[in-house]
Amino acid sequence: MHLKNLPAVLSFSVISVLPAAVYASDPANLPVPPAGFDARNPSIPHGKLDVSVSYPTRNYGMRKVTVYTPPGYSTDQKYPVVYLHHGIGGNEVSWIGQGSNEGNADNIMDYLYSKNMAKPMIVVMPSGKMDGADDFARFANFGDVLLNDLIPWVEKTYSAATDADLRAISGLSMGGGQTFNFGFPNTDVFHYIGPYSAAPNTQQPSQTIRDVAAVKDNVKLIFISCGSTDGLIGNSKNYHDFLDANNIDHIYQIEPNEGHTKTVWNRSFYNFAQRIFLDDGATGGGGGAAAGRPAAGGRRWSGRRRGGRGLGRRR
Ligand code: FER
Repeated sequence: MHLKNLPAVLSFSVISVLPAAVYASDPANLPVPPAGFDARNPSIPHGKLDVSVSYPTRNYGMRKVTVYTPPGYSTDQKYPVVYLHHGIGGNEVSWIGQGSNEGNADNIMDYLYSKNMAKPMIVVMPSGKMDGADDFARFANFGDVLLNDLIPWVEKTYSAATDADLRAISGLSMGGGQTFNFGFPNTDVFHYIGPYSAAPNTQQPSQTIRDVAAVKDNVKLIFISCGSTDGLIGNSKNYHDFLDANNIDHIYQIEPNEGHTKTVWNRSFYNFAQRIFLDDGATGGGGGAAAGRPAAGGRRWSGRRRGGRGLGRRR
């Protein structure tokens, strides 16, 4: 923009009213969630946790997964599913505040439902580390298990929708790397992709995004987050830059003054979970007009977006 050609007063007013979204490299600056959003609250309904249940794999024997079903879960309807991955020292209970204790997905979903802020969904938290020569291989080897063992088992065992519009992939650190690595090459399987604090197992965007048009056409939300002081932020920034360069809508949420922490992961899941599965009318219940809105008083995200499709039904 050639501001020198504008009268000073006009250029000032133009700049001051432009939404932040026009600046491609701005982080989204989503507000901090309300106090208690990730804590167990005895006075609200709770979803049900099936903790550390086993499912069969073709190559790794029986493996463990924790599954959260929402309050009011009923086999009369099919639910969207988010596959939520742990970090390097984690397992299938890390996202429910046990073991390596990396997040509180169950409490966050309970909170969101208590505020009518999320679609009813199933949260699947697998142990995402298989056998392998090193951690990169162990986490990489889960990709085939996810696609060919876990997803079919979930869809057989729970009242789960089977449409990619109703499947999301997310995770933290090594699980954030998995989210990039398994999500982008499989946009026919996952239409929502949410990596947090992605680790060095993250493949290059040029490796995972072979078909920019397919990503634009298929993926309804890309939500990348990281703490501003996290030494691994380059993995996230690298994708943010690639997505910008290719005009692919996404939210880039940097948590100020946060490192590689559970604070980032809980805030990220809170922000991601309320923005997925919004533009499908088939799941019934919950959601409604309030679905997906940021917390009361917070402003809507200002992440990069184009008009038209791309980020759920909010415009
Ligand atoms: C590394 C730094 C961080 C690395 C993995 C991580 C394998 C993963 C961290 C986590 O999952 O929390 O160099 O290499």
